[in-house]
Amino acid sequence: MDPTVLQAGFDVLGDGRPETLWLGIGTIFMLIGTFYFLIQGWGVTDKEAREYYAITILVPGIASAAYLSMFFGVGLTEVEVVGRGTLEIYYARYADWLFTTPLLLLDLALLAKVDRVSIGTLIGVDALMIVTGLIGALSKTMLARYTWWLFSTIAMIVVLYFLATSLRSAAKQRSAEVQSTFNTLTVLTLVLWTAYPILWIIGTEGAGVVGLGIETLLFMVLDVSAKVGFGFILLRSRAILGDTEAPEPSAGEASAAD
Ligand SMILES: *C/C=C(C)/C=C/C=C(C)/C=C/C1=C(C)CCCC1(C)C
Repeated sequence: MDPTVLQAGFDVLGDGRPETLWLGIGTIFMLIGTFYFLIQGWGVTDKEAREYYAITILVPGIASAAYLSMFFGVGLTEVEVVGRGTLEIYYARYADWLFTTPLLLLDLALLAKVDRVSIGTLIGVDALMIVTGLIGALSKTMLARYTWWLFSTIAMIVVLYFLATSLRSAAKQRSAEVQSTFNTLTVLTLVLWTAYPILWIIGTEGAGVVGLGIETLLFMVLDVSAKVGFGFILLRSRAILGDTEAPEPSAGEASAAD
């Protein structure tokens, strides 16, 4: 199918890139998320809650920089692919994901209270997923691109499996509040993250069934949901407060809820 069939967007900057509409909207959503979490976390004194805020504010913060750079056409390159011609590749995404996906996993690992080795393994395999995806996106033959996609997808399955098994059973040792927030966020992560390799393989990086405009729109919706949506659910939960099963629940902890 002609990759331009499913094209959508608006050439905001007038430089021939209709996908800039979605990149601009993505930048705005990420900025709103960043400032919303920042304001919400301003007066928080609980030590554990502050840790979650710091991590969760960084995520849309990093993504707004990546989106703004892609909007202006920085972090965009052309790759000559045998049999497919010239592909436009926004590689700034991978720089964003390399930092933001480990931070999202760190939030889940803190909820589950797993040890450093588990956190290290989870983040290591996650980084492997992003780096192999980037290599695939920059590869010059379809065989190489699909091979790297498979490599990256296997790494993703390992990460998601680890979340649904090890981390989930560790989370079961914690309060009902933490368990419920952990479960909600894990389901959200399983569903949203699985959509990324699918979009990549049907999009311009893979089969080219979906054009760059639709692909950029859908990645934007996924990114905003997986970062701002995720942060919204996490930070409004009392699960981020210090252990409620501690011997003396102090009045100071309650103030961090709002
Ligand atoms: C905020 C950004 C998030 C949550 C990004 C998540 C990205 C992925 C789960 C990407 C996975 C990929 C594969 C499994 C294979 C193809 C290449 C990727 C990088 C799109």
